Amino acid sequence: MVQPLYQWRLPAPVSVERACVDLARERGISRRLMALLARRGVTSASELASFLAPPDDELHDPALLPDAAVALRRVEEARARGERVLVYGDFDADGLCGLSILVLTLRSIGLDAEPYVPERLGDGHGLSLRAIDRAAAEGRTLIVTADCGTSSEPEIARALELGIDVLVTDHHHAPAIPPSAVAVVNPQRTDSEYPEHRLTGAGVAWKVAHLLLRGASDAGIAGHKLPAAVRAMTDLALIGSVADVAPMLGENRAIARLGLEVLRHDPRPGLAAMVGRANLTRERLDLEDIGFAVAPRLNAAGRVGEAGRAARLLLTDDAEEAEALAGEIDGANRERREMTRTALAEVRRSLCVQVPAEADPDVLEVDVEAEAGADVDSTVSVAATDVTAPVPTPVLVPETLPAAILIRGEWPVGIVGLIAGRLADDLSRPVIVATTLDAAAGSLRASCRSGGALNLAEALVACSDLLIRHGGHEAAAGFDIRAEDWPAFTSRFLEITAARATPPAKPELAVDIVLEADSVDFAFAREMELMEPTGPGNPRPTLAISGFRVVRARTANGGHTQLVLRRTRDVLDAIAFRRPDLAQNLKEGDLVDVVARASVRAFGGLETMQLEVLDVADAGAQIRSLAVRPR
Ligand SMILES: [Mn+2]
Repeated sequence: MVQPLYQWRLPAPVSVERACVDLARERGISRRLMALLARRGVTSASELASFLAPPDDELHDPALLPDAAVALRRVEEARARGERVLVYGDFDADGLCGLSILVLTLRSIGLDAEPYVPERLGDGHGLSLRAIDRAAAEGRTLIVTADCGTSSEPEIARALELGIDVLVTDHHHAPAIPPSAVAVVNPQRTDSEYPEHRLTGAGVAWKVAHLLLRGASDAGIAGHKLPAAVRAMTDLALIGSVADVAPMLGENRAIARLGLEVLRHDPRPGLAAMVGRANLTRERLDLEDIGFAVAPRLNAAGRVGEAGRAARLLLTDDAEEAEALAGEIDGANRERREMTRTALAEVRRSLCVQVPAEADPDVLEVDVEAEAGADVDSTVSVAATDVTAPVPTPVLVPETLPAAILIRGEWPVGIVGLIAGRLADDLSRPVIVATTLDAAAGSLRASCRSGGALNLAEALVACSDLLIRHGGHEAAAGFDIRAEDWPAFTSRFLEITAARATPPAKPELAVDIVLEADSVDFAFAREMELMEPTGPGNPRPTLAISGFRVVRARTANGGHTQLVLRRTRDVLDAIAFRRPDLAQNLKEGDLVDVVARASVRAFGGLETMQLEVLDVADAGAQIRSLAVRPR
């Protein structure tokens, strides 16, 4: 008997357009590969054609963006008049990359463009009054935003009063009536006719760069061709897209493929230095490296008040300065990680929750705040393993744990979301972590994660009389509260949880396709390479495979289990990372099903397929057996 650690969530059927199936057949795409593509959202012929096309062919005319013409005209005017510009980004990785793209672009056409990187506490989310004051003081008459601004109507109006125009570039949810900015370049606008609505802030900024740099002369048909200066900035657009976990389809996939080329072969000094710091091989960089090494370093800078430094790193063309800045940001990242680790250890100890050592991977933080329309921190943290495939940490949870966890401590505001996210993932129940926001005013700021067990937005509405302000959505939310109201909030929230929360179940493991062992071969592993680049937004496929007999299961160094699995014709090598329990519980001759990812390994000139096993169950226990059982 082997106990699976997860509840396997088998793929729901996805309907695929007839024309898409025909095109797949025409292009020699197998049914199983088509099934995987459909799971990633490729269900129409046009989406499939786009998936298979070279990236340059998949770029749309930037003139199709809402307000493109106005934006172009206003920048031309600024150039003609020699106006000074302030570029306002956001402090997360997407915002920093979008900001850098716009600063580089405006400078390259001769404008005096200064970056303004907001601070989480001093400026908050969205365009800040402080930035507008600075623009006014410096005689800047145009503010260009990146990754924010759509919901900053009051600030934009204030800028106008001071004689400053605001040009918004953003990708956040847009109200029916866009703000009164000079232009609101946002493909999420309800009146947008731009063919791609999944761009991130950096992606939109990159399209605006394309619009501004191709010049008025070659618009139209030739407008699709990418100027070299724009191509060279695709690395930044890519990092923003990965950091926001944009679906890697359509134009985002094109950006990923073009951006990886730039990063691998001709990166800007700041990114080269950062990649070096992360001990990554530049020529083999992939989306996972960006998602778990590059983007978190940029996000960490924002969390510990170093976002300005990160912007300098992205903007510099001096290799020496880049080295120094990358070192400092690396330090900030270590600091953030250390703070989070200590805080988590502290909290887990107090809850008597045991987690295997080294189980806290680097996290990719996805900021969902603005989508939720809240001016509070509701960053969702996604553990490395959760993005590549949702594999929560194996944890031992005491049975006496309450149905919701509310913790108040003294931690930096920038990390409470990370603590809440990690705990909610581990414990599969609502977690709220609060810290002091303003000691003098006696206020707290809290981050909430649902752990999949409760609708947080609703629960907070039911407590809103106790909160200074709150916002967020079902899975992630945040609020500010007066310290004296915390006890009352705690008891009311626990009551709500008791009444409404679904009891935590085994963590789920999402499966992309169910296959029998004999059909998982080298050819299939090769076929799946078509899905590259994989990573955040396009995780490597997880396969549920039925019909193995265990030949050998033994402990490998580092708490892993090495497996040899037999199917009808041959045996397969497999490894289960961080699963020492499998070596103990599996014995020779056991009939099992597994969830795994397939990878191709080159060894001594020979290529073989290996399975990376995520979970094991007795045959038939989690999936209906498809295969003839091997003897
Ligand atoms: Mn963004």
